Amino acid sequence: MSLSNEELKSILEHKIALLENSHKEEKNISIEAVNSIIKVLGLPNDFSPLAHRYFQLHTPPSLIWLHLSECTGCSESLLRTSLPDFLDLIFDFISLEYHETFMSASGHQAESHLEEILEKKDFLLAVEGGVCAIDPFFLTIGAHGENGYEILQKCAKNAKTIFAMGTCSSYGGIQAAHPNPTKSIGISKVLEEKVINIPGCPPSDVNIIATLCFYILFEQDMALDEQNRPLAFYGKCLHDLCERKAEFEAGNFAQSFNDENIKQGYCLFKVGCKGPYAYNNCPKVKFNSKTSWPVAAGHGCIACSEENFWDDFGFYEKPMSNEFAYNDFSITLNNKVVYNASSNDLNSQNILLEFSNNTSIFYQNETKTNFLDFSFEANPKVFLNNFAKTKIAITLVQNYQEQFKTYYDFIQTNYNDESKISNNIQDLFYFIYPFICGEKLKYIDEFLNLALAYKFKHPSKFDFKTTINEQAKIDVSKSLRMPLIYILGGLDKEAIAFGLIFSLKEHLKQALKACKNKHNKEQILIHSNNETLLKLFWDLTSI
Ligand code: FSX
Ligand code: SF4
Ligand code: F3S
Repeated sequence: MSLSNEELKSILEHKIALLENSHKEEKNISIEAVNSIIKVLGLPNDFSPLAHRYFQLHTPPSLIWLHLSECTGCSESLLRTSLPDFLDLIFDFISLEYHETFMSASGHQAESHLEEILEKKDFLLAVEGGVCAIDPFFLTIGAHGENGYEILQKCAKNAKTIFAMGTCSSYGGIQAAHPNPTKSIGISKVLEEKVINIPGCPPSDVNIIATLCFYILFEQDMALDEQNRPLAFYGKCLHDLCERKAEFEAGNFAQSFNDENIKQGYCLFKVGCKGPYAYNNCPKVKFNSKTSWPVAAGHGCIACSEENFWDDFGFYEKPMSNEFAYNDFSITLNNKVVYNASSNDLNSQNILLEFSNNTSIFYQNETKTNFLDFSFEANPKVFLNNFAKTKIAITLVQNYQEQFKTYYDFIQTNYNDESKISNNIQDLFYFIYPFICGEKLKYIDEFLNLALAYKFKHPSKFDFKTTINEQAKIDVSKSLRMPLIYILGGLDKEAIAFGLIFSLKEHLKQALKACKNKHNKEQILIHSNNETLLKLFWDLTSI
């Protein structure tokens, strides 16, 4: 469990008080470096003087850094730190006792030093690289012919904390790409001890150092996500932090790597940027002493900190569209007999997700009440004409009009000017279809089959907003621009349909959970007059 800032502060104050009494010699520590570490950790500014004092007084803890299956990029990244400077880091903040590459010239002396440190059982362990656990001989290291798996086990046994530095160590890495001939895997798969994952191929020096510093300062766990990644670094979608995001919103996409507009800041989505699917803080912390990061340098993000990025995101330089799929993650529909409930089944123990006419979540107390507010402008022409108000929105519509002229003209000539406010999720499919196909949707299954045909597992999300009060309100209206952005960005209609279904499910899940908890219900039922829809959303009944 992660501690509150107040608790962390009192731990630090207590540790400083003990050190102040021990009359230790003070080290010269850069306050800028400490400020930068505190900032990236997301801690308030008043931690800086405390952390600075602590680093002045503390005895740097020993760090062992192992190399398993990898390219040494993580160490290269670390070497380029400037705040703190690398030498200050390895002498004043930590004590780097063993690092296979940096110490290679020391040969057997480095190896015997490693043994000494291991015996003291008082060290942090950073591991760079994946491990070959099934056929360990694929990674045989050093004059004694030890294999990586044995070295890892030997070191992990007595480490105080274990860090998987980089994507290889966290998830297997590039060498684990299909068909993974060496059967490389992330170290947490073979260790019983807890492992903190710092993925990235490589991770930034900032994320590596800030993680180490957090554990040195507090000797506590950071707040981690379900993949044991620190939330402070991996909690936000990279795309939302990107300096090119406004251009994405305006549909200003670089068309190729020769496109001069890349220099003007155009978005790189159409040339393969996977930023919308990556969770990392690269735009904030950057690389090479904060000089740049991939997207600033003109190449899209390849989602290098995500599990299986090497196999799961298609080509690096194309958006994830079926045309470029070499994996097939298509959704398999639940083909078991599913129970199509009706209003008659509603009772005091259950709630009913109703898909026909008005999409509703009904619950029964004294009366039958609808928990869901879901309404939007369902006339594509009215939406288009009302939407183009801000500079970004005007540019988006202009881009759409220019690049998808026949689709744009189809909408302008085939819809009237009357607003149609709908509460029906199915109307969303009728709304979106002409934007991505340039014709009217004839029947619901045509849209659902597009989503089912998509061959990647990572959704291109719609940024709906769900707020929970007396009712749950799923606000889709601000997200109705997404089909225009995505189609301009080179996503195919299958990807867009899949993204829509995925996002709807995510938000319905939040609403259903809230209704179930607020009204103390046990079970979720579902009704639809369309069987495919029923099966697609069936898993919501098991929340
Ligand atoms: Fe390389 Fe590190 Fe990638 Fe892996 O970085 S940059 S292959 S994450 O283990 O050296
Ligand atoms: Fe930035 Fe890539 Fe998102 Fe475009 S798609 S805004 S380049 S992260
Ligand atoms: Fe990796 Fe993307 Fe950052 S490729 S380094 S997660 S910008």
